[in-house]
Amino acid sequence: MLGALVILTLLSCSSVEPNDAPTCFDGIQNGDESAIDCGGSVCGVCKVEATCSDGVLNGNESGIDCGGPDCELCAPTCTDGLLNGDETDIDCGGPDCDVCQCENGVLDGDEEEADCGGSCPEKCPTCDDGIQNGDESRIDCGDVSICGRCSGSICNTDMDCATRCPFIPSSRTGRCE
Ligand SMILES: [Ca+2]
Ligand SMILES: [Ca+2]
Ligand SMILES: [Ca+2]
Ligand SMILES: [Ca+2]
Repeated sequence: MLGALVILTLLSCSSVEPNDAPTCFDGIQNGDESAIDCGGSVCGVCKVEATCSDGVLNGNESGIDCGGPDCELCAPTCTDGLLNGDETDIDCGGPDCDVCQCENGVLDGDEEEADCGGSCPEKCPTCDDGIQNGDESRIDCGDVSICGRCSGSICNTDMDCATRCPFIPSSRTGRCE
């Protein structure tokens, strides 16, 4: 029993370090610390001061080493949630980013028709919007299958016209009003 105690005491003595041994709070870079009182095998990981040139997104940066109040503005990207660079809308358009939803010729997102309506800047053409748009050849007429023919066009039924098709009594046809 006494022998064991002696061995224990010897062991604990041998692990006690001299007074000037490196510690993690002596204010000196010693031992295997990579900086003062941090790093190495014993002390905690060193805290790195965020800088605009450390190659890491840290501090108040919005991108790696850019953005925020301290660093230079970030270069525009197609994923930064901002309308910048040559983009025609947020993160799309221009030579670098994908085609914007409202310009891709496809009915997608909340569009009412391809590339119009919903959240697109363009309203979809209608036959009563007072604007020549869509396939209309004049204001609100002329795209025969949708709005009907414009006034003066030959017609057979009211359905042919944007307005109506008054028959000429001597003829089987009329002209749209
Ligand atoms: Ca940084
Ligand atoms: Ca962008
Ligand atoms: Ca679209
Ligand atoms: Ca129209």
